[in-house]
Amino acid sequence: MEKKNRVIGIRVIDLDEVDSTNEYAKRIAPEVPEGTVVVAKRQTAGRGRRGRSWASPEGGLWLSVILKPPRLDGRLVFVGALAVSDTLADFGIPSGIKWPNDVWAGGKKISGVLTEGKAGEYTVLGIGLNVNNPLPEELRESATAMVNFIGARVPLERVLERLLFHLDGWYRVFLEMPELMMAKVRERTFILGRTVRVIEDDNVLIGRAVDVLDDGSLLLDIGGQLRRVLYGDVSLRFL
Ligand code: BT5
Repeated sequence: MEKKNRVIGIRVIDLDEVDSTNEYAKRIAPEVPEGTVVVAKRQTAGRGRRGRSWASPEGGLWLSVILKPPRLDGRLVFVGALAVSDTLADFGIPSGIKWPNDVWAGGKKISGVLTEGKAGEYTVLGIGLNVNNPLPEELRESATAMVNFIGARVPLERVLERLLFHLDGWYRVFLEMPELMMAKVRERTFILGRTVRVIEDDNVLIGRAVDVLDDGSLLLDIGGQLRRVLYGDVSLRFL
């Protein structure tokens, strides 16, 4: 990628501590150019989806990218997931996407993506990637960090640099050829063919994950009936 064409990472705001990089990014979004990145060493109120919290002690990569796409599009979450997965591959760590917003490695969650947007104005793409950070006791069974695969501290600046590079590349693919991006998402989604439980608002659906469609939704086969799910929490271990 020619550096002069880069959008993501042209400006990086580096903070020691913040409530949440997504909140900070939303506050400054109207005034800054597209591609501005907010990164913090620690978050005191890191957030996941639906009001859940995100553990963000020092040593991990906690960042938000301010994007100004032509329209709100839920598929922006995949720009984050694909870029994280490519970054992990650069460090020799195989990973897969757990639709819609997680990246897993070695059977555990290593990264989560949270997109938040304001129609016609901006989308904030927030990414949490466990690198050298410790994980709270209650997450040790379900979460992991890059350091566990490499066995030594991973240079955080290097990870950030690779992640921004891949985000820039996938954002371009998203804008120009979204179906190509979705083909990659399909290839990297490890839940396809498996029986999953999906919580979609108040609905609990159990079925076989058949496909990820071009609009980003998940196609479930529930006892022979096909059902499209636009958004939800997927779990594989529920029996
Ligand atoms: C996510 O939510 O996976 C999206 C996480 C996005 C975090 C980034 S960090 C930078 C930016 N600023 C923010 O404030 N947020 C974004 P969700 O799918 O709802 O998953 C949340 C669940 O993941 C929690 O309920 C925990 O079970 C688990 N979790 C919390 N912290 C974790 C961590 N550090 N690593 C792995 N799992 C974690």
